[in-house]
Amino acid sequence: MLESLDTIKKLALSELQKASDMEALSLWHSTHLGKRSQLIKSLRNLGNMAPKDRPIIGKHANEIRNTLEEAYKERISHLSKVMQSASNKDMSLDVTLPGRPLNRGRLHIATQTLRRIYTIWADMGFQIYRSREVETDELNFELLNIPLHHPARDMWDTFHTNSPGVILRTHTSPGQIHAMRANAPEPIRVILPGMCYRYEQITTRSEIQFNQVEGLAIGTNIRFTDLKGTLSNFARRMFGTSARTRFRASHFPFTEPSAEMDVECFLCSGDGCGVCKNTGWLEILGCGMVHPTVLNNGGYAPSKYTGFAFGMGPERIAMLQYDIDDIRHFWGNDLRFLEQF
Ligand code: FA5
Repeated sequence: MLESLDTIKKLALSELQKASDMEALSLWHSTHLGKRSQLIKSLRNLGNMAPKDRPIIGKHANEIRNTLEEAYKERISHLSKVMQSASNKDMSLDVTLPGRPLNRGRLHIATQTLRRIYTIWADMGFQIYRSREVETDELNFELLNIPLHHPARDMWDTFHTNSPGVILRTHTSPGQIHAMRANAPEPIRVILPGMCYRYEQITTRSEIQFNQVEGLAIGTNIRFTDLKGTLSNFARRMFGTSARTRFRASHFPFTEPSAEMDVECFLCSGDGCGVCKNTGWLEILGCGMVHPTVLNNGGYAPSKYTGFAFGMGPERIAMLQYDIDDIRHFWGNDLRFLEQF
């Protein structure tokens, strides 16, 4: 009996050395020291042995149990140390390594362009006036001299809300009425920037959502020459002193007379290319003298007051300046595009 207990001990100790993780150790413990292990069964079986053998075998079996428990604890402590030092090695910090570069954010290209436009107009004495993006049909169209069924509405189809007559503005021009009504009869010099929405075919030059910067100057004795001079000055500041501009007659229901301003094509310097459709010129804004009906709607008597207004597209201006071939890049959120500016 004593020999078989020694064999159990020898086998248990040799298997203990093979247990190399906590799971294996736990399995070892239940196999060799658990209730169903051979050693514990031998101890339980002592009552069936001859009385003279019991103390000798019992003592020996208990000694073996203590030895195995001790060896088990030692093995646990040894393995814990090994695992701890391995994980310390993994997590060690090499302070001599260069730091990881931080990703720095930047302003969106449209915001950068808007801010340049704001600075130029601020230098010329124009304040920023914020106006709402969700507008009424009345302000977006009717008070701007575009009654229901006016053909100009076709150019400015938009998105409608569930409330009748409440739409997303198609241009920043309704802000003219807000600014006039808030200031009449004081003189006004404001720019009105913000998002506009149009339900139209998306192309490389037209989005359904885009920024505009409206401008409005109202006072006494403001003439078309003031409009021309001020906008030409803006173009020189925005595009450089050598930038040539031209005004073309146009039509907007809320201005009379109306015009569009073109800048000489940057790419071909006026020779004609694909970007300027071989005209040598690129349109950047619509403008005109504020229509008497609109002055009236804003609270200014047309017999006494005159004014000019304009509306430009910052994304189109940025496209010209940076040679961007597709307006859809602006809101596509592709970092490869955005990181270039
Ligand atoms: C207007 O929206 C007039 N409200 C401008 C105006 C204001 C005229 C005050 C007279 C007095 P137009 O639809 O042409 O006009 O738009 C003006 C500018 O907005 C364009 O020159 C262009 O730069 C930009 N724009 C117009 N539609 C889009 C579009 N779908 N995507 C991007 N930019 C656009």
